[in-house]
Amino acid sequence: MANQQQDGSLLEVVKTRLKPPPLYKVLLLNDDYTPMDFVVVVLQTVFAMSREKATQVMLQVHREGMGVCGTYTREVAAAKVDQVVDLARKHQHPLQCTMEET
Ligand code: TYC
Repeated sequence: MANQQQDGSLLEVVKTRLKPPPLYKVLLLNDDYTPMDFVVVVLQTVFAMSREKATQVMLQVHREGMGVCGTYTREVAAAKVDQVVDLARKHQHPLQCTMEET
């Protein structure tokens, strides 16, 4: 497609279709040692969940072994995983968190 400009020149209009970026689920894994209260605080702090929502997600992970904390672009998901891993290490809990493309 070409666009006539006011000065008579033609401007080529190139339509570039950008694919939406891939999204990643941040997954929290259960273990037998990390205190429930700590997991709730992590979910509130890192994923901006209310205390009620964080408690629901924590209990789901506790009962089913794994749960989704949220879905983000790759960089944001990776930063959240790092925050969870850092907090867990700082408090010497074995809490594990990972990400997976949706
Ligand atoms: N299973 C842990 C306990 O009984 C609690 C827990 C929940 C740990 C969720 C990790 O991702 C987790 N203390």
